[in-house]
Amino acid sequence: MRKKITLIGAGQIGGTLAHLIALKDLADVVLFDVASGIAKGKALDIAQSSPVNKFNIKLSGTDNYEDTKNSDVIIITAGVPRKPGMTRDDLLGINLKIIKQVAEGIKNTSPNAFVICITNPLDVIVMALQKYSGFPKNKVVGMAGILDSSRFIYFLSQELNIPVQKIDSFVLGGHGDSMVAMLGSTKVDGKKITDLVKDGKIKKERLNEIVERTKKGGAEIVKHLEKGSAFYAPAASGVEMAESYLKDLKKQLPCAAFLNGEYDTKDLYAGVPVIIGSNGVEKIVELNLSSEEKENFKKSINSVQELFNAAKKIDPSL
Ligand code: A3D
Repeated sequence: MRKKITLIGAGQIGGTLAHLIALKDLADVVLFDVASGIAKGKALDIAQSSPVNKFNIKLSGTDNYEDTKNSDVIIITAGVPRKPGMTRDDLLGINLKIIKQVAEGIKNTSPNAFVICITNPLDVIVMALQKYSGFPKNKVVGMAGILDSSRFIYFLSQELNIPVQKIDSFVLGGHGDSMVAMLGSTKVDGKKITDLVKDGKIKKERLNEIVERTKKGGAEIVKHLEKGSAFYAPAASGVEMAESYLKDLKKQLPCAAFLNGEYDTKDLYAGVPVIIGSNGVEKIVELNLSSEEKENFKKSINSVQELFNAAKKIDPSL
């Protein structure tokens, strides 16, 4: 039987997700949005490209949770995107309310779904979603690390003139300005980036600039677009997670996952490498971090915890 993916939020990322899923023939798609016209219009528009692109999935748009029932995967982008000058954290109050509504909507209709959250501020919203919905922690995961790592790899490839396929790296921690590029796990054409620095192939200062640009990668796009935030690369990253789950690919992907002691962190969602297969988050992969990486990771965790404490002040039921 064909699989079913529901996209909650049919905005910039939701629409792009639907298009990518269609092009991959991955699953039937239900686009859900409180603005039902947007969901219906985008579903119909993409469906009308099926004769050209030769895909065979069904697409529909709705504002009724009944139509999303028994979804295999749910990807959530419902919320308000950042505006210029707004931090991810400013979004907290607005998006917490939205995510509570979404949790209520999906918990009875698709209790077995694998749920991927993209709404910002990511780590706190995914944690709130898990709590509001009561879904198992291995079935609720946040998308951020794939995007942040992808941005870092792209910038490195431009700088070093090396194809992106030859670069491996992880950006972990919280999805905010404190995210941590794991230089110890970054390899360019099989060589450690730290060795390339030693060999003078890239200056330490230049590498630091690239790390900083990655941290502010979302804001750079917000500034260019003036209206809305990044959506092509975030959607591509979300689809990679959904595909690994649906096809049991057991890919190792950096995602916001619930930590229960791993990376010296307890009771908090944060970006770490995980294995995603048909059981959801099947494993949290613990990398060997340098003492500097450990320290930066801890700082990043602290800022996620602070923001979660702020969320608890807004909604003490969390
Ligand atoms: P946008 O194009 O505004 O789409 C959001 C959609 O959500 C709109 O169509 C709204 O109508 C809809 N919506 C609002 N409230 C509800 C609700 N209660 N139920 C259902 N739908 C609702 O935004 P976007 O697609 O550009 O971004 C979506 C979210 O992703 C924002 O929170 C962004 O900040 C976030 N985002 C996260 C990343 C990460 O890497 C984590 C990257 C880029 C954007």
